[in-house]
Amino acid sequence: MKFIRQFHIILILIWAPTLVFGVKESLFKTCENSGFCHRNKYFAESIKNEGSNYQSRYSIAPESILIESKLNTKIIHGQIIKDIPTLAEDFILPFELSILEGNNIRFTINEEQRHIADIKAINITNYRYNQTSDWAFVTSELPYLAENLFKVEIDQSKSEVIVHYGESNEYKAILTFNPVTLTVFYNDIPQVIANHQNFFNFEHWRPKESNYEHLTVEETDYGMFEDHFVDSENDKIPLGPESIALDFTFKGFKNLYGIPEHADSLNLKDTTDSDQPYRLYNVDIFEYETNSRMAMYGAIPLLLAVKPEISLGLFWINGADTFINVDKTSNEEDSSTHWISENGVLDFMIIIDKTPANINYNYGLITGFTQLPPLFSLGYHQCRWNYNDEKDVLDVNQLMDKHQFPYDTIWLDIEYTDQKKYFTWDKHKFPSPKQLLKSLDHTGRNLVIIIDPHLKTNYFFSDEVIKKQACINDSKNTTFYGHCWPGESVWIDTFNPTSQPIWDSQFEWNNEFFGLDSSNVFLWNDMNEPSVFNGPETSAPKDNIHFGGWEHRSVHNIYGLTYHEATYESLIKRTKGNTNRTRPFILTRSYFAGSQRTAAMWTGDNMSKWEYLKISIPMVLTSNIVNMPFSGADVGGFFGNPSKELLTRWYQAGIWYPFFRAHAHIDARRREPWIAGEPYTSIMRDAVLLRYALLPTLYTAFYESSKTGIPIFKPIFYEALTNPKSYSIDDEFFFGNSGLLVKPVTDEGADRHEIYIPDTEVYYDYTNRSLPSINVYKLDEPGYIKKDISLQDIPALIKGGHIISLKERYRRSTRLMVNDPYTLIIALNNNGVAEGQLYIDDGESFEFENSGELALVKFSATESTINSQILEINDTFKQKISSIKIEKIIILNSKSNKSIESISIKQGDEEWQAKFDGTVDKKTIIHNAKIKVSESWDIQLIYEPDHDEL
Ligand code: NBV
Repeated sequence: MKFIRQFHIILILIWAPTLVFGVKESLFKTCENSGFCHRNKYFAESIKNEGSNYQSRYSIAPESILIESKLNTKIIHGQIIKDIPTLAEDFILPFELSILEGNNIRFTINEEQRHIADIKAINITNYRYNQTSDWAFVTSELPYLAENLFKVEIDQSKSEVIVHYGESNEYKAILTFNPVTLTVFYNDIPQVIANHQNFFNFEHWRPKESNYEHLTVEETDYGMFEDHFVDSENDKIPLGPESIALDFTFKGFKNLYGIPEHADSLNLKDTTDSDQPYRLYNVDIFEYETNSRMAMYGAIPLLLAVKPEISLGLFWINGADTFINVDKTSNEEDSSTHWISENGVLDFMIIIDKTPANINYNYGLITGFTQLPPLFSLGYHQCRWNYNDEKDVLDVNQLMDKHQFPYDTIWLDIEYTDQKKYFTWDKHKFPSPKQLLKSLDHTGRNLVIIIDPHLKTNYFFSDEVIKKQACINDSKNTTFYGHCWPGESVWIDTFNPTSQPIWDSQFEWNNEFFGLDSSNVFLWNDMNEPSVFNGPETSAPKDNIHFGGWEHRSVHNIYGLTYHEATYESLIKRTKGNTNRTRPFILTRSYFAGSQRTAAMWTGDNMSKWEYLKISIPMVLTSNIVNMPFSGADVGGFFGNPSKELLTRWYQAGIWYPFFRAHAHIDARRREPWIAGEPYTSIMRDAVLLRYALLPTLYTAFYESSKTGIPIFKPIFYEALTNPKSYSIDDEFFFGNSGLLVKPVTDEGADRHEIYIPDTEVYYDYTNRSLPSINVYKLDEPGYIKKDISLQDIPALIKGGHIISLKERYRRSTRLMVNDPYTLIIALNNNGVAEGQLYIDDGESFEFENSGELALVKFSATESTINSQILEINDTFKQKISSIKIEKIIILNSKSNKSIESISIKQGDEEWQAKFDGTVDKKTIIHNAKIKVSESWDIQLIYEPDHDEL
């Protein structure tokens, strides 16, 4: 009954969006009414009340410690004993301490196998879910740190284990036995202490009947065997209480980041006085609110703590419902967090290094780096729910050209299908998809189509999935039926290996649906939290059962990843048969740690309001700092109708999102960028043209991120670690390593704009590509610069010391830009030097990986020389790009008062004099330079003598 009520509410909300504002909070659990969170909060309160008298019930049995030599490494095993005074028997929690590559220390605590007599009857496995890392980590073979890089000592008194590790033993971890704590040191200074506050809690299995004997005075039994939340009362919680919790104190850290997805600030907020801890539980949150810690579509349980000289990452390797309390106020120096998960093993990794960028790298060694996306996917994406039919799609395609908007991809939302049966086309509206794709291909355009995981019942595909038992099951272990867009639906269980070949079959070249004979079709995976309209919290019941007998509660946050990974696998297989094998592109709404390897994400259903434009910046920044850089927000806002000004400002901000897509709800008025009319259309066009001009820089940023994990939408503090103010700046960002510093305008009617410059380097104004005439900024100390702005302004600066690559010709799409010449902007810094990198490959295939078909070019400049060094290229690729030139070079030199007299260029055996514009306002432009990008070159700049020298 409750489900039906909820379903009605949702339908009303969907079909009458103008009547409703804001999220329906009562649909979602809070910590208070979530059994496991409530209990751990209570537990923590009891311990706090006991103060220093509290004697933990957990301790490590010294005799259990065993050091195993394995695969050229060492693993420390032992047992934590949980002592319950009312019971004769202790509970044993085996643990493992290991060091992984990147000096990442991992601690895992499990529970001895549970002997549950009637486990067969409830169809679920009798041990805790311990496979989260199999999904999150990049390989199944764990990259352990080599044995010679660490040393383990057991203290004489047998009260602690000490591990020294790292190249020069700069790391040390001390595991104390009673109380159980783990402290990790860097250069002998403690950085983090796990269980400093004694909130460690591991709810062991017990029969319901004897629960009272198992309870200690610090505990409450709230929701141990029944769910009190109105929409999940049916959850039988067959395994009873299973939660795990632990606190971490970060020594000397006040700035904490990460743990998306939340519509909130970049720097995490203190949650001690609020009833809203950060929650990680992937849900389809309708009309989410800004400045909120409520759960959203995706979850990455990675937290970063940053201070000037040291950064720290805490990766909580768990995919169950999780709440995180952040405490920044109760201690002057330190901050702490309390992590509470509903079930699974307790598994975490601590990463410590000098900078946040190093944390991204070390974490990336374990979970993988972002895929290098096909170049087209960095272009502009034109989407709405829905483009109605083939004619509509082709009209939009043509109008984009008419209005001279470059774009790469048009999207089809759920209405392209026959009654929302995925893997079918609505034959009336889309009678010839093959032809449609060809027409798009003609101008270098692509199509993205949506495929969701809910499958309408009673059609060929769901029939097959049901027949092959590849669906998510209900608590009785029979096919789970629920409601979603198509009405009654089943959900593919992508934890089940049987699902993959079934999924693959729909993507084959000769398949009726997908056999489009075309490589310009890509995928959008939506609703994969999974969204279940009549399910508790709009998702699947937690006692549903997945392959392997795992309850949904154990794997909830991982499901979205398994789903988009299955799609990726299918696309890879599909393209293998084709010689023009293209890199897949998939957009996913739900994600987990590791999703960066195969998908891009967006921030879901935002609204056409200024506050959503504003919040999109910290949201995309957060996604970037947890190694999920390929991210963006719906430009224009999903729900509602943006004013022309808001839409324009959103385009101007959106061009900087690593993923740049305009999207709108089905009830929203059409808002393709030419509809607003002048001056808006021209201003939006200028913005999109700037995105396209900067694609070489963006693609290079993706290349760098795919190797190192460095954010593409990069917080200011990454480049200003010694500046305390930079830690809270979340309305501006650096664009990769390019030195471009951008602060989009996110206020209505703004005519004045302040940009924070975090250091004393020289910055050149790049607003609207207007290279400096007068605006060169060099502050004596970090601070704000103020500018008058008009609607057409896209405020941006270039930090001195960088060399940026562009392609400036207008083309209809990225594919048509391939052979275009480059422009370089050289922005010399306070010391008169600059550097930059350019990455090039074919932008679509895997040849960069398979046969090294790529070019990596390094540019360096001083006041009198510029040179390019080819760091990597092979002969085939050199040949392929031999006709591509560097055409224009813009030199910005804030220091020199001298004019340039002559410029000579040398490449190979040839040497020639460059044509250039005389230096005006510290800027010199070389035209028609005719330099091949594929080979090294040198430039000499000869200055006119100073007047004083004459
Ligand atoms: O498929 C329809 C929409 C889609 O346009 C949107 O981007 C997704 O976030 N989808 C959600 C389902 C319904 C939203 C009310």
